[in-house]
Amino acid sequence: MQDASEHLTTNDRRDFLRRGVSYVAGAAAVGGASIATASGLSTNLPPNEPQWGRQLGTGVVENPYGLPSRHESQVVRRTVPWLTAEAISSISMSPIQDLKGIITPNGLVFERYHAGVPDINPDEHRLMIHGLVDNPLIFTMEDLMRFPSVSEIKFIECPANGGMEWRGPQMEALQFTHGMLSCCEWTGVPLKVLLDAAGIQTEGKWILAEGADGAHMSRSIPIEKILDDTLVVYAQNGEMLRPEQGYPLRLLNPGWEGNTSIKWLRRIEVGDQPWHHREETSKYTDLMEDGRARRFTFVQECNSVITSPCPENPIRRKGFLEVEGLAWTGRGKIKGVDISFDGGVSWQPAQLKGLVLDKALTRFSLMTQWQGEPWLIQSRAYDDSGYVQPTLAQLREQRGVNSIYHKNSIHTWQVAPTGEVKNVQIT
Ligand SMILES: Nc1nc2c(c(=O)[nH]1)N[C@H]1C(S)=C(S)[C@@H](COP(=O)(O)O)O[C@H]1N2
Ligand SMILES: [Mo]
Repeated sequence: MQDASEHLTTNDRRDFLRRGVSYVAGAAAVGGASIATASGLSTNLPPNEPQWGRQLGTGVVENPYGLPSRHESQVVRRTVPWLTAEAISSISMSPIQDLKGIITPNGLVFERYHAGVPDINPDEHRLMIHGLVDNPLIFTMEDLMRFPSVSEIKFIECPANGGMEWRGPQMEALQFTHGMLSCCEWTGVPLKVLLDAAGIQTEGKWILAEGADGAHMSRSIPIEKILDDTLVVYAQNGEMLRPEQGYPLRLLNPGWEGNTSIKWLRRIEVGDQPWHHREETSKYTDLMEDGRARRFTFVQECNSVITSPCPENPIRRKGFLEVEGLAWTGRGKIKGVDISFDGGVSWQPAQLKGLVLDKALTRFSLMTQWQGEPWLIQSRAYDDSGYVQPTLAQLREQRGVNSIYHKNSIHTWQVAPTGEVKNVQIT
């Protein structure tokens, strides 16, 4: 016990020792600390041998496809019921407050459907490439999987992420303020390889990508993006795509609005201009104060948020504290993140942890001390293109409050002396 408490602060050490005493003295002697009380009551705590160590467990393939421990059942996707009329044209958010590292497990990737999830038989699925190409082609899944594959870790974010908060703070949870965001290792084929096989004609400047779901959702995408890094993917995090994510095939436009990553991909048409007659080009626009609208705002600009503390992760103990969060940018790599504890008056640099990859979630961390001070805690990310995450005031000055999409401003959490965390805005 002496060794384990070596690096703890005085407060923590006192707690630690008190808990130690409770093992011997039982619940009655302890009072305050809830962990200590629980330990006095449970026969599963030291010095007792817990019950699971006194019997045999379950054997192999009890769960042929494994699931998380039943004690983690609160870590799930959630939706905001009033957002949309029906679940088949709605959105669910990833529990980013509970996730570790940068990869989103497949069962927790956020979902966005315009007409629900189709149940597609991969043997009957086809991808057609046509339009301004020399050889129109139809691929089976088997055809596509014969191409040399690439695997890349990329985030996907719906541009409506945070969109409920343009006019004021509204959601009392990180899952709802920032959870339209996930990051997976995707495996597939660069679209330019498939287009080369079809032979793009020189007038070919845009593509239309279309899904096989009931919505047949489609988007127009400029050819420069496709030549740069667009993928046609069939796998995520080591297994075939989940139905929710577009099984058996989806487009992936790294760093761009999630809606351009067409799921259940069935058709690519090459043309010389965007498909203005299709409703999607008018839908994904940003309404400005003067009544005009921005369109083709494809890039998900640099953004970040503190994931701990946050409303779901209040500060539970005084003493040392790791402030952690996620940063991402559709332009390239995260270069750095600064943290403010006083609502943006002063800043200190955080550390980037683990992998720092192009258009992937990037985790940051700052070790500090909390002794019950009220905080207005913020993170401000910047990327290798030189873009710095704006304040909410700067964003509103430029864009007004009528937008839904592309709200990437610096986010503020208010930490109370109790350690509770609230969603607030500084304007
Ligand atoms: N065919 C099709 N593709 C689609 C959609 C859809 O409804 N149908 N939703 C889009 C939107 S708006 C987003 S944000 C992303 C979400 O991807 P995900 O559900 O894998 O998180 O898928 C996009 N691709
Ligand atoms: Mo979206």
